[in-house]
Amino acid sequence: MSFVKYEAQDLIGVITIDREKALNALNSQVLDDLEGVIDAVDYDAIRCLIITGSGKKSFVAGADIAEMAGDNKAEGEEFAKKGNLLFRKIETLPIPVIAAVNGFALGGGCELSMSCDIRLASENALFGQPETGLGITPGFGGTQRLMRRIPVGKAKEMIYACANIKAEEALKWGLVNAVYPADELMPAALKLAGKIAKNAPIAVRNSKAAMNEGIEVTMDEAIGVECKHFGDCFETADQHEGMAAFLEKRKHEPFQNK
Ligand code: DAK
Repeated sequence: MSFVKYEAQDLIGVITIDREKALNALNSQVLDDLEGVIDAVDYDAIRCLIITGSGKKSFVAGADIAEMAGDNKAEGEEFAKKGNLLFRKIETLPIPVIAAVNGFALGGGCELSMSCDIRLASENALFGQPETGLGITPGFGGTQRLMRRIPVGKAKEMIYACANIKAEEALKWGLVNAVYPADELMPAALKLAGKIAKNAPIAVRNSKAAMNEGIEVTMDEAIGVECKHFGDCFETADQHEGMAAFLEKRKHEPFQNK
């Protein structure tokens, strides 16, 4: 039995963490199942992924506390490495990933959402890094990504004080792009994914790579990063078609990912 479901809807892949009884908490098996699903996606055919949680209450309520409670130092490091490598893989996938945050996004859940490109939230979403209250630091990238997503002082407040924030506050700080009533979250995520899927896939992929790579380096280096990804697009059929259609005042043919 897998704790992660996958469904392809045309050009969009929907991944659901499905361990509702434990509020979709991430134990080793969930991480393995998630990695299996991520590895099996056909990245030539699928143009955007959505990650969400099963049920109405929780996206992911964190790493599994029961499983890690008895870990020693080496096991703790091993678990952190497993999650970190997977979340980095998600962050650097060749297609955009939208987190549809449908409830609790605590600890590893907040961290999973932050490894996605875009976060949309339901009104009942709650974001936080409660780890210091459990005697640990965030271990799946929270100490690093939170302060890259929101102001450093707010990130430090959330981590030091275990100060969870509701969806509306997450919107105010820019942690999420939009907040929806629960029933409207997945339709909104699918609509946004559909808009992304219509655009030239190589241009979207190169834009993602340029932004992800550029944000970590100096502006001088970042400009070089952009130039390379920009230039690469000129070898694609989609660039030829996209620009020809504009110049000929017609609608472009569907992009071919070539
Ligand atoms: N782990 C395991 N089980 C969990 C869980 C979690 N994170 N969250 C919830 N559950 C389970 C509960 O134990 C309960 O199970 P049963 O008792 O029914 O068997 C079931 O889900 C329903 O939860 P509640 O009964 O508690 O539901 P409530 O609505 O009353 O409360 C809650 C919902 C989300 C407020 C509450 O469950 C809660 O506080 N959960 C823990 C949230 C949390 O602290 N999350 C952060 C986990 S720590 C690292 C690697 C990774 C990490 C850190 C370091 N290294 C190795 C260095 C990451 C750490 C975390 O994510």
